[in-house]
Amino acid sequence: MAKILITSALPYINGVKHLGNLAGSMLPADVYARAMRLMGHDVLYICATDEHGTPAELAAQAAGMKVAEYCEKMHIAQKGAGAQFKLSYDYFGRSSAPSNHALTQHFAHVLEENGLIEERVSQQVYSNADGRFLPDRYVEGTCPNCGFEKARGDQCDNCGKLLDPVDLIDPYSAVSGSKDVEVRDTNHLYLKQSALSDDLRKWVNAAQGWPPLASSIALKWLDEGLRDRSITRDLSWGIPVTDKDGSVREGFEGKVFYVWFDAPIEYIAATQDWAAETDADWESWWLTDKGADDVQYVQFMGKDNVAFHTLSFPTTIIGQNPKKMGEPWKLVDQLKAFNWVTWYGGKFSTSEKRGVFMDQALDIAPSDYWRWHLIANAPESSDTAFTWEEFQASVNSDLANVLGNFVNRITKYCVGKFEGKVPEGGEDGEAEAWLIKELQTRLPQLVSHYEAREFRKAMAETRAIWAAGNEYLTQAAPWTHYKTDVDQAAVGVRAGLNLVALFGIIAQPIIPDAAEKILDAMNIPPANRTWNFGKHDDIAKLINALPIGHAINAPDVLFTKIEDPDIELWTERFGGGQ
Ligand code: B3M
Ligand code: ZN
Repeated sequence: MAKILITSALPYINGVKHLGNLAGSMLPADVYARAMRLMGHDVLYICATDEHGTPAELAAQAAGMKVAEYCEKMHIAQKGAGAQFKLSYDYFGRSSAPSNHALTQHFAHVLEENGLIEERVSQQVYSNADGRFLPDRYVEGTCPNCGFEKARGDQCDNCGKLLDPVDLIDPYSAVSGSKDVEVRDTNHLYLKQSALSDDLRKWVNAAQGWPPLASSIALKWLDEGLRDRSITRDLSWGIPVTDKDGSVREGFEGKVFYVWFDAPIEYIAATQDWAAETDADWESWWLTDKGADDVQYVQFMGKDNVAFHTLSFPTTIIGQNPKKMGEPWKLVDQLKAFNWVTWYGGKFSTSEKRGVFMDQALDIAPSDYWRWHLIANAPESSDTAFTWEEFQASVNSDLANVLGNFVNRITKYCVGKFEGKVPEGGEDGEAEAWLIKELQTRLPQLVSHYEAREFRKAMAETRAIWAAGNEYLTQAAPWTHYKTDVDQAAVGVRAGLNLVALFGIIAQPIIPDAAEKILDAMNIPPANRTWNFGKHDDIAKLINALPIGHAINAPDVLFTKIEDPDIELWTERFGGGQ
């Protein structure tokens, strides 16, 4: 049994997330967490809302609410959407929590003591009309790269280039629209990432099992030469920059830490909050001298978050203990990065409300349908295009035809002909030998795909196992034998029922609701729902695992098919298709 710490990138607070966000971080993390728990590992899955930064302030302003109230409301909404999608967080925290304030400030103090934070003068856009500096998205203007007139201070949405607000042409305030702006000097803290370039490169090069996407992004930045990053902003909402006695640092009134400095620290702070609420110990998950040496730490995220997780956050962590005499915090072991799910040729977009959002998705189909489709088509090696037709095909063929029909056919038949009890009689023959061989090859492969976090492969294997069940029933054909040889029919029904239980067991990480319905109908006690498939010989016993006479029920229809008119309706409601 291993200790596995799992985090998924923290969903930003400015709205319920779209299916692209879900597919690239929270959902695969959840599927992995569930699979590892079933295999008997000690799993801790942590997530939180990412609540600081200019988008939070601007979204609150647009909603006509105070930032703190807005964040509270959106945290509750996102927590609810996660629960409805059956995301099995052990804890879902908030980056605005007191624990994160304290830990962020502590990390900054230690970094400064270790010479890795430096105060520097920098130029910022100041608005005379608003009487304030305009960081990041608070200033808009013309992109110096492509000429787009509504580029934001931190990034141009048209050409994608990362910008510095002072580079914008004809800048204006996003708060008031005023063009009465100027560039002023102001002090900020800089994280000296460049000083740790060599350590970071060594660490990235030594990493094993990361997808090429993750290491290549990190190495690209290192090859270009790591630049020191400003980690404070002229904002009031966020974590104040303090001295060790807790008072605001001189000259940093009206400034807070940059959102990307404090957000990853929330992985740890949320673990502290989890521990406080559950009377558990957080240090054994995060401090290597307190047991975290044995922890396997796995992060899940979209590719746009990789640089922050492979360079700046590791700088914060390594920088706590550069001489190996300080606090030994844990670095990530496995970083699983994803490409995008695209929406009809473009991107899903929260600010432009393009695509389907988590709350809307559940209005039109149960969470299992989405979970299966999104994870079976996870954007692992390239971007994946979402289309309604493929969503329909996943649900109708994989879930309804392959899994649902199998379960309904054999359980109903057992109820009709064998009093709903696992029948005795007959002996396993050729068809059963074929089935056992299939399972002996496929189940170990399934486990290793999960262990390698290869989601598409794990889903393809799951589907293949379900399909083997149908193939088996065609070969065994208990309904044909029943007329002449009830014992022979009993063999097929018995193996079939055992397969139903097995199919439910392997479905649990992906489609937890349907899996539960199947396993409840099969009267499988919770203790027997775990994954201990064991070795070849044990797998051979799987098709005779249920005791003779064990009572089962036929579950209600598990999956309703998606019809063409549904697709037309949704296309109209959400766009797409043209
Ligand atoms: N909030 C993801 C995003 O909004 C960002 C992740 C933070 S992980 C520490 O793009
Ligand atoms: Zn541009």
